[in-house]
Formats: sequence, C-alpha cells, structure tokens
Amino acid sequence: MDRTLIQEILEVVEQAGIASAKLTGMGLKNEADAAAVEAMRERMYKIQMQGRIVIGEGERDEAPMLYIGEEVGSGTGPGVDFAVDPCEGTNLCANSQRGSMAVLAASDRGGLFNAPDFYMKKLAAPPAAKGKVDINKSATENIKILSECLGLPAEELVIVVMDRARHKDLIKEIRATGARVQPISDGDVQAAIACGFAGTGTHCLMGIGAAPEGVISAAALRALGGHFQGQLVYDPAVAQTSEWEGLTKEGNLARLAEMGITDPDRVYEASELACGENVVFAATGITDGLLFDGVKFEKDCTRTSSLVISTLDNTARFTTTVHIKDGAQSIALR
Ligand code: VTB
Repeated sequence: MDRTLIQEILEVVEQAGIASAKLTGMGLKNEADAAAVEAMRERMYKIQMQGRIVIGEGERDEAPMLYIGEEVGSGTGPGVDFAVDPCEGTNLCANSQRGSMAVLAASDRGGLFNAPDFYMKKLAAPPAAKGKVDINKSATENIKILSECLGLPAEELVIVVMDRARHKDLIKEIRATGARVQPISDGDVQAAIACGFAGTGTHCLMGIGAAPEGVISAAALRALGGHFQGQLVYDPAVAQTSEWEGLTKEGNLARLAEMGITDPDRVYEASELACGENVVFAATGITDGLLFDGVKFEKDCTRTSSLVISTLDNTARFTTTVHIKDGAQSIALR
C-alpha cells in the first residue's frame, strides 16, 4: 500500500456515506445499507489494486456484493485487504439518530484478522492507557487505571456501553465506581474510535458488540496509538441476543473450530487484529456524530465530513469535502 491509496479510500467512504444519507430517517435500514454497499463497491472497482474483502456483508451466498472473499479493484496493483461496514449503525441511519457512518479499514494482504461473524467483548481506551487497562481485569480495576492514566477522578470519566440486556451487571459495576455510563443503542465503532482522541468526552468503551466491526475499530486505534483488545464471545448465555436463538455454546465452539480458531478464549490485541505493516481507517459521517458531521445536501453541492487515519504517513485527517453539482452557482464556505 502507498499514500496514493489514501485519497481513493476517502472517496470510497464518501460515496457510500452519500448514498445511504439519502435514506436517513426513512425507516429503511436494509435499503440504506444496500445503497451504501453498492456505492462503496462501485468506487472500489475504480482503484488500481488487487483488493479483497476479508470482512464484508457476509458469505457469498447471502451477500451479492462486498461478500467475504470478493475481489475488488482493477485487478492490477498492490494487494489490499479490506474490512468494510458500508453503513455502520443502520438503525441509527434509518431513524436519523446520531452516529451512523460509512466505514472501512484497509491493510496489506493478510493484515486484517478474518473475524468470524460472532460477538466480541471489547475494550477501547485512549493512548495514555494503552497496555495498562486490560480486558482480563474487572471494570472496577480498569476504571481505577484509566483514572490514574488520564488524571481524572472516576466521576469525570465517561464509559460507553451498548444498551443491551447482556450489560446489566457491567453497567451496575461501572456506576458503583462513580464513573458515568453513556449507553448507546448502536454504533460501537464510532464510540471506540472516539476513545482515541482527547476532547470527545468518551474515555472508554466496554462490553460486547459484533466481532467483525471490532477489527475495524482495532485498525483505527492501532493507527492512533490507542488501546483496543477483543475477545470472541461464543456463549449464547453471555451474548444474550435474539440473533442466536436456538444456538448452543457447544455448537458455536464447533463452528469456531471449523474456522480454524483453536483458542476461542484468546485475547486479541489491536496489533493482532490489524497486524499488517500499514493500516488505513476511513469513515464518512452519514448522520452527525461525535467525530464528524453527517452528509449535508445543499442546493449546489453535497458536503461530506470524514476521518482518515493512516500509518502510511502517521496522520489522522479530518476532511470536509464539497461535492459540487453541475451548474453550481453558490457554494457556502462552510
Ligand atoms: C450492533 C451495532 C454495533 O454491533 O448493535 C452490533 O449497532 C451487534 O449487537 O455498532 P446486537 O446484535 O446486540 O445489536 C455493532 O454492529 C458493531 O460492533
């Protein structure tokens, strides 16, 4: 991978973001996702690369586009692996709530963990706490460590947790330390990345979300120097999700073994989930969020706000792009 890819990758998430933003608030989560998928795929094909989707919309038989293993790009050029989530937080987009975005991570061939479609226990924290907080420690211990590393009393820390039945005890434990809980209905990728920046008001992400998106969060936090650890969740009693109705722990363990995961309890560090020599993370806001605004449609242009984090040049770029319409006559400065 080289730096010329950064601009191309930015355009990929911008196009996906614009496509699904047209459906914001329409209550059509599948359609919003499909629009983002199609736009993302179309733009990806124009890039000179031998691209491959390692995390996408699902297996080939269930996803016509951006399925796992799909080759994308012109077919010549560098080998690049992608983990994509064209419309992260589809419910947020469908209901016009904050925090949905078009997002992806890219790396050299083999540089991203092929995460199974399971759940993942996650711990994300700022660079100052990297390697000090630990997913094996209790929330109470981690909050104490965070407090020391960030120089903030527990009462001034904000811990983001997905608002799910499975987190009832976790939320109780966090509150007992004095730290503040910010429950979110969806969109733990944005929350994880927000931990990598000071000033977002988000100090830590704890709890269980989807594993594939964990890889995307890991890529961003690795590039930012932040903390991310993930551990697969295979026990339906822990995940407490209707998605796993009828599945058993033993069955899930067997599925993982089939996928070649021999140690299902392994804790993966960010540098293992995104192990390539270089990683690029890119996201465009669909709706307004913590890190950037959503897509704004104006008479003469469409405005997108994005973030690209790259180890290729050690940058985190916050970009606003004005996509000028034909015959535009007046484009506001901001
Ligand atoms: C979603 C989504 C998250 O995890 O909730 C999902 O909003 C899985 O959790 O951003 P549920 O099945 O309990 O809804 C994420 O997609 C990413 O980790």
